[in-house]
Amino acid sequence: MPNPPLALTIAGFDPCGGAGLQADLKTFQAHGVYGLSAATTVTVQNTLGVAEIFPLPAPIIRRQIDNLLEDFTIQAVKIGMVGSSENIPVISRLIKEHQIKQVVLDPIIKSQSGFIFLDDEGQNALLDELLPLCLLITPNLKEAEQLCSFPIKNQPDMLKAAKYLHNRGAKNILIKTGMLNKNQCSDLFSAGANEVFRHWNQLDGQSPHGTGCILAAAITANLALGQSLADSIGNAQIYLQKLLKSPLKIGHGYPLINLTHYSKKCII
Ligand code: PXL
Repeated sequence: MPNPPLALTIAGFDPCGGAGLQADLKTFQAHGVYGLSAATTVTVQNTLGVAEIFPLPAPIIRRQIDNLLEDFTIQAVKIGMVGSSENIPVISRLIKEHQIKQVVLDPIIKSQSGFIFLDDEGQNALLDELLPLCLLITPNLKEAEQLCSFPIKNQPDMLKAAKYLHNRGAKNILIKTGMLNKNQCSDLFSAGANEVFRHWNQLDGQSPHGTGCILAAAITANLALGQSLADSIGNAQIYLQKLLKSPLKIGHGYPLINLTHYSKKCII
C-alpha cells in the first residue's frame, strides 16, 4: 500500500473532541490522510461551553512545529485557534521558512457560547502576518464581521467583505453562512476575479460544535490528496452537509458531529 499524504493541524486542544485538534485529526483520518498536530492552546470545555483556556507559550509552539517539519514532508496545513497574538509571528515564520504553500486558515475568534479566543491585537496580527501566507481563509459571517469591522447582513455585504480581505492580502476566501442559519445559507467562495455563491438547503436544529473546524480540515485533507482548491472546497462542503444530517447528542449542550463513520475499505 502506498504511504498516505500528510497534513498538519495547528490548533487548540478540545477535551470533548468536537472541535480543534481532535476534530481535525478525525477528519484527516476519515479522508485517508495521515494527521500530524501541534497544540497552541489547552481549552477546558464540554458541550455546554468553554470554561477556560490556557494558551501555550510561543517557544513551545515553535518547537513542536519545527520538530515535525524537520522530519516530515507535509502536503497541507490547517491553522485553527492560534492561542495568542505572540504565537502568530512564530507560526508565520515557520510557514515561510519551510515554504509551505497549501495553508488553510480558519480564523477562530470566539466560541459559539461567546468565549473570546483572540483579542483585537491578535486579530490584527492575523490579518497583517498570517493572511497573506495562506492559500485559503474560511471565516464564518461573525468572524468576517470581526476581521472587516463592518456588519455583514446580505450577499452584497459578503462581496464587500471578500474584497476587503483580498485587499489585506487574502488569496482565496470562503465566507460561510452555516446551513443552520435562518436567514442566509449561501456560502461565498472568492478567488479574486471569480466569485461564486453556493446555496445550501437550510437544516433544522441547533448548530453543532466544531463544524467550522471539520470543514477546514476536510478542505485541507482534500488539498493533501492532490485535489484542486475548488474541488477541495466543494467536496468538503458536501462531506459536512452529509454529517450535519445526523448530529450526535451525547452531552447536555451543543450537538457534536459524528466522526465515527468509517469506510468499509478500512477493514482488513
Ligand atoms: O469551533 C471553534 C473552536 C476551534 N478550536 C477549538 C475550540 C473551538 C470552540 O470551542 O475549542 C480548540
